[in-house]
Amino acid sequence: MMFKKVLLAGLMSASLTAAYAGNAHPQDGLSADEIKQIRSLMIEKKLADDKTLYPLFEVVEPAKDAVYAWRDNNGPMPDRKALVQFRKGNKFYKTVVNLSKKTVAEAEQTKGQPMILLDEFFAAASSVLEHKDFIAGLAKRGLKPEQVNCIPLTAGNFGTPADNNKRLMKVPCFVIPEGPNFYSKPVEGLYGTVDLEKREVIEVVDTGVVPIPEDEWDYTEEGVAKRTDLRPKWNPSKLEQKGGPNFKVEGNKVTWDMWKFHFRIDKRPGLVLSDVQVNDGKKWRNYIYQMHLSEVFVPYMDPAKTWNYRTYMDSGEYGFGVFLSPLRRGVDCPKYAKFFPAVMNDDMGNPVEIPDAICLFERDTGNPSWRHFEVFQQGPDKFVPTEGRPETELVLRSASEVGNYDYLIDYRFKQNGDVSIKVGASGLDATKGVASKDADSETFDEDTRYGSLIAPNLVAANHDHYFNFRVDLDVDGRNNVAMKTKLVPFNANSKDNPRGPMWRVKNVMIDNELAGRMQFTSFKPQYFMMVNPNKHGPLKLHPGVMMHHTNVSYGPYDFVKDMAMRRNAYLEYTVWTTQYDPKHRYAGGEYALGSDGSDTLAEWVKADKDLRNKDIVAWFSTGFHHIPRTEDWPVMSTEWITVHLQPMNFFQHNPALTLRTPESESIKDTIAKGMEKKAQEDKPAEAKTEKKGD
Ligand SMILES: [Cu+2]
Repeated sequence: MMFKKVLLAGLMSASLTAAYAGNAHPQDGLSADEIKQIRSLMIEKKLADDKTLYPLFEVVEPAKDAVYAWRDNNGPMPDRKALVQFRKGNKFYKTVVNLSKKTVAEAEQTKGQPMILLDEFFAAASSVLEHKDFIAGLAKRGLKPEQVNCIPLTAGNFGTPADNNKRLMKVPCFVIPEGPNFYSKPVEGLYGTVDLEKREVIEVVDTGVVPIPEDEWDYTEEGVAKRTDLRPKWNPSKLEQKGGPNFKVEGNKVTWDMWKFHFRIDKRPGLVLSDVQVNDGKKWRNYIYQMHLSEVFVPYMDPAKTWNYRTYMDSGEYGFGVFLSPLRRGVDCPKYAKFFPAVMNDDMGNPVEIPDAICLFERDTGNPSWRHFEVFQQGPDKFVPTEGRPETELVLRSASEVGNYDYLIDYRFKQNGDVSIKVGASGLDATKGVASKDADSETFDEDTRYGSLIAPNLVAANHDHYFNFRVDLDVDGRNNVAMKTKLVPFNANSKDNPRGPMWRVKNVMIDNELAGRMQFTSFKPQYFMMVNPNKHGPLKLHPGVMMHHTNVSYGPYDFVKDMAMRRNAYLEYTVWTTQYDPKHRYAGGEYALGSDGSDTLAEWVKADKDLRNKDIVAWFSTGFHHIPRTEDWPVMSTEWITVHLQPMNFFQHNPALTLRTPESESIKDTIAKGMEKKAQEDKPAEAKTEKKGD
C-alpha cells in the first residue's frame, strides 16, 4: 500500500493532456483537464476550498436517447457533466458539475458512505501505531511500531449500533519484510478500530500473542532461487504480431474485425465498455449498450474476533479503478500490446495518471475457431485435409490490486460473435498467524477449523470471491425481452419410438423483474436469453444473445440472518433482469461502505417492473469458493472465471465462416503437401508388396 501512495504521488504529473478533443464520445470518462476544471468550479462556487477532499469524480452519462441521437442522427453533443462527492466537516456531500455550462448544482449530503479516501487509508494505518494500547500490544510481541506495516480493512456492518452506516476500518499489522512479501509475518491477535469520521482509534483488540512466522517467503526470482532450484532455461513460446495490430483506436473507440466499442475508466468499477456494436457483414448492429463491474464481495469464514468482520465489498468500498496497477509487458500482456493510462481524480481533486493500466491486444489462442475432418471424403487415391480456421481474439485487460489480491478483468471478443467477461484472481492469500508448524502440531485441529495451513505458522482462512457485472444489452435495438430457456423432460414413447424420456426446449418469457431472477444448476438446466422481438433475422427468427453460465457458486448462505449476505443479496441469484434505470449501476448499492442492504438489486426488483419489450438490463454474477492450499503460497496461480455471452439467431450463419485460412497454409498447399506425402509413403509400400510377392 505504501507503494500505491508513492506511485500515485509520483504520477501526479503536469504532462497530463486533454483527451477530450476530435474523437470525443458522450460516454468518455473525465479527462485530466476536466478534472482540473471540476476542482476549480467547486472552489469558485464556494462549495469547496483548496483543502477539500474528494472520494469521487465520475462522468454523468447523458440520457441514452441523447447518446443514440448523437451517434445515429447527427444529434448535438450533450453537456459534459460530472458527479462529485466531497467531504465537508465530518460528512460527505454530492453534487453535479455541468462542465459545458460551468455550473454546479446544489449539494446534498450523501445517503451513505462514499469509497475510502487514500488519505483516510494511510491515516488509519499510521494512527493505530500512535495508540498506547496498540504500542503495548506490539511490545508484548517484542515489536516496536517502526518494525510493522499496517493495513486498514473495511469493517463491514453487522447491524449493531456500533457499525451501522459508520465509516470504520479495522487495522491489523505485519512485520516489515526485508523482501517484497508483505503478508508473510502477520502480527496476529491484535488490531485497532479506526473511526474515519472522527479520525480516531476507538478500540484496540488484543486476543493474545501468536507466534510470528520466521520465513519471509520472498517470491522474486532471486528470492525463490535461494530457497530452491529454478526450472532449467527454457525455449519460450512467445506471442508476436508482425505488421502491427488489426485494430484501430480513435480516441476511446476501438474497431476490430466484426466489433466496435468504446471504453473508459471509472474510479469505482474500473473498465467500462460502452456502445458495443457488431457487424453482420452488411451493417453495424447494436449489441451491448454498456457493461462494467458492478460489485465485488469477498466474505471470509473465520469466526475469530480478529477475522469475523472481513466481508469486503472491494469495488464499492475501495474502488477497482483507483487500485488499478500498471501492467507489465511480456508478463501481464504480450509485449506487442497497446497500453493505455488511467486518469482519475486524487483525494485533493487533482488528476492522477496510472500508467499502463489497460492493455489491448489480439492473440492467436492456439485453438481452432472451427474444424472438421471428413472421413467419408477420403479414398484410396484421395486425401481431403481437415478444414478449419485458427482462432484469434481481442483482449481488453486491466488488473486491480486490492490489498493482497490481484484481480485481472478481461473483456474478450471473438470472431464468431462471442463476448466473454473474465475475472482472473491472483496475488496472495490473506494470512493468519497460528502456533501450528505442521499437521503434527498440538493446535493443528483448532488452527485449521476455518482454514488451511499453507506454511509453518500460517493459515489462510476459507472464503469466497464474487463479481457482479451490469450488462445493459441492447440486442439489435433498445427494446428487448428476456427469456428463460429451459430444458424440460418429456415422454417421447410412441409406437414408432421405443425410447421414453427425452428433453425439449421450453422458452418462458420473463414478464417482470421478480420473475427474472435465475439460479442455475446442472440438474435443472436453463439458460438466460435476451431477444429483440421487434426484429427478424434471415430465417424470420428474432435475434438474441444467450448467457452461458460457466462459473456459478451458491451457498451455504443465509440471506435473512447474515447481514453481510443481505448487503450483497444480489448473490442469491446468478442472473437478474431489471428495467433500465441509469441510477442503478451497482448491485450492492450506491454506497457500499457500512451499507445495511436497503439499497441493493434485491430490493430494487421488489418494484417488479414490467420487462416486456422494454429497455432492460441484465446483471450477471460469477464467483468461486476458495479453500486455500499449500500451492496458493507464497503467491497464487491465476484462477479464471467467466461470464460468457453468445449470439443466438443473430447472424445468418456462423460468423467465423468467413475467416481466411492463413496464407502460408492454404488449403491448396495442404492438399498438395498431403498428396505428395502420400505418394512418397506409397512407393516403399508398393516395393515391399512386390518383394513379398517374390
Ligand atoms: Cu481467495
